[in-house]
Amino acid sequence: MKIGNRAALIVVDVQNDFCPGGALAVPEGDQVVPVLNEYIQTFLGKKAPIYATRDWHPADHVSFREQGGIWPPHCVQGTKGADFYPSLTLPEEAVILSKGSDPKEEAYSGFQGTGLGARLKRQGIRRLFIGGLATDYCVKHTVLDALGEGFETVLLRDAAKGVEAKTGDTERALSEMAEAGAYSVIRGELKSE
Ligand code: VGL
Ligand code: ZN
Repeated sequence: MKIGNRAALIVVDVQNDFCPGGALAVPEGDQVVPVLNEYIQTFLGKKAPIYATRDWHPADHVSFREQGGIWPPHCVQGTKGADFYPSLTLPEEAVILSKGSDPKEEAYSGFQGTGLGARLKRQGIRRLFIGGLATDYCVKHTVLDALGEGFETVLLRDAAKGVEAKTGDTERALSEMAEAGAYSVIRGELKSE
């Protein structure tokens, strides 16, 4: 598959809390980082826009167990856990999108409350390449919303890992995305030109 001229890269939630040692660690979550860094260089080389989403919760977010949610507190605004993983090399031109800031609303998708869809359409973007954490939550929801917004959507399969709260969640997420019409590639299958 070609990257094409109307493509953007979306890096989902590569934050300390989703990496080993973090509050809601994705097993081997840090392993996506060097792979994403390669994709970032490739997209930079093509002058394609790069977006990075971050989970950005208030301390009393509805998804936290104390509030009746299913997750331990994670990615609380302004904390170290909410920082991007240090070795992720986001360029200066990357646009950062914060989501999940409303205490009362869960926001797994990078499109939710961020204006991302309208922004991409204004830029003439047609095709999205999406990787990051976690395959079975925020990556999946971002991919499904991207398809719903009418973008040609490609999962960067070697740059995504699942949290696997229930065994099989990651596999199921991959099937769901494929059934909804998402493509899936690894580095060697992607051509810059
Ligand atoms: C995520 C669980 C809770 C994610 C965010 O980024 O996939 N998962 N909040
Ligand atoms: Zn969250």
